[in-house]
Amino acid sequence: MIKCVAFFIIEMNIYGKIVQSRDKKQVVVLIDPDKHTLESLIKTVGFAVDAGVNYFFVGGSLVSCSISPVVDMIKNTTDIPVILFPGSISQLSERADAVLLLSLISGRNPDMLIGNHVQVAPLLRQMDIETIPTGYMLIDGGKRTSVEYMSGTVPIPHDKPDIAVATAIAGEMLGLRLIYLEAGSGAKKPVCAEMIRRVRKNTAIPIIVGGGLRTKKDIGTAFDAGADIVVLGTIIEQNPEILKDVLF
Ligand code: 1GP
Repeated sequence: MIKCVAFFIIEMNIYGKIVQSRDKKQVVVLIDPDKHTLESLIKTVGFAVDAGVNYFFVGGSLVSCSISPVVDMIKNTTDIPVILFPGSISQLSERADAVLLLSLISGRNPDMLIGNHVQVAPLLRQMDIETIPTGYMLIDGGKRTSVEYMSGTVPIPHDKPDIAVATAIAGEMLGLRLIYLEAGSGAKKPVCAEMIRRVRKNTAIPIIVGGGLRTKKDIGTAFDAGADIVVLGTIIEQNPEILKDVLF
């Protein structure tokens, strides 16, 4: 009898890649379309590709233009996956590889917890895009940030890791698949090591850390404390060439 063996190549989705790379230090460059000209976008993407970053996030608290051309430009330039990081339900693009379905679990704004999701769910299903349910936690970063203002939520105090831990555990129990500890874009101080460490110790899902990471030391501290992914926005907008210094 001749045995037929069928080989299937199953492409791993983005969440699978994140989980599989948990022992590596994964770096995201955040592209806020409103903060770029075409020239600066081309430059930033070029430096990010050269530096070997793992993902691009595209989105922002307030984006006044369409994000699709930005996603298209990145997709036409590189194979590095593009993940949407939407500050509002209008920030969607079919060409992105995945979308963070953000639930702002540190806040008590029902739109950010479920209302926006209901509005956008049928469209996401139609777009057939990978959705990654993400517990988004805003942590006080020493100044009022756009995300705090736009979301109408109060951040978790910087020095209250117990609250962060309880919130992250609740998110994990609800079935969320990532925790994003966010000090807010341009934060004066990033999420502290103690908070990252405690969340890491008490949850099993991957942790993203962003907001106010400016130096190689800040990035190293976040990784050493247990971050799986760090997000860099402002420092790259100010000087994309810095990528080679902060990552190597
Ligand atoms: C914001 O975490 C990101 O959502 C990036 O923050 O702009 O401070 O790097 P920065």
